[in-house]
Amino acid sequence: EQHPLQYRWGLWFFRNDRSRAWQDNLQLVTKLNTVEDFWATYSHIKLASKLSSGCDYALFKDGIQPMWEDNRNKRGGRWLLSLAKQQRHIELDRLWLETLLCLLGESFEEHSKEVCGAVVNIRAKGDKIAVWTSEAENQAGVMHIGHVYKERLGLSTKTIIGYQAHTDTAAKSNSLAKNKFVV
Ligand code: M7G
Repeated sequence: EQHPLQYRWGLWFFRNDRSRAWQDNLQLVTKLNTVEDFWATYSHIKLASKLSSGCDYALFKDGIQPMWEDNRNKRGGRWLLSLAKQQRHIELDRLWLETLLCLLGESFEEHSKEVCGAVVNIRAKGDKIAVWTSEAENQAGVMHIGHVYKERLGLSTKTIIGYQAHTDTAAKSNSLAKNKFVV
């Protein structure tokens, strides 16, 4: 017997092919309806740490594309965890799996509805994991999600993670966008 997830999710894969537009490099891999779908898919695909630099995985609620332009993302932002290079081998896969389980398990209580998805970016300069939410101005929801997320990842209180609005990220192609909130 299968165990339905509260939401249906889409798993996406991004491969950086510079000859194509950014969004043409994004592919929907599969949709997940049940806990069993999730584990079958997770055990079948490469671990994030085994992907090439420039690749991403994204898990988004069904109907939301993993891009700033989607209606459910355009007023939103992300809790961003920027990893040091050496964390790929030690911690990346654990942190990404924990992120996925936070989303699938409705870990943010009533604020789970504000969660759009999560992304892992595999990058030579340092990998990144982020949780995307729908409304950067909703301080109460964003802060609740940030506190729960930081706790679930087991980050020390010394580690500070920041939340940035997508409009700020999109405007700054190289330097870091400013944090609207931190936990
Ligand atoms: P990234 O892959 O998020 O991080 O953004 P990186 O800089 O560590 O590689 C790299 C570039 O991809 C951005 O500067 C944009 O050109 C493009 N890009 C990334 N995202 C998430 C989007 C998006 O949601 N929409 C569009 N149009 N471009 C994006």
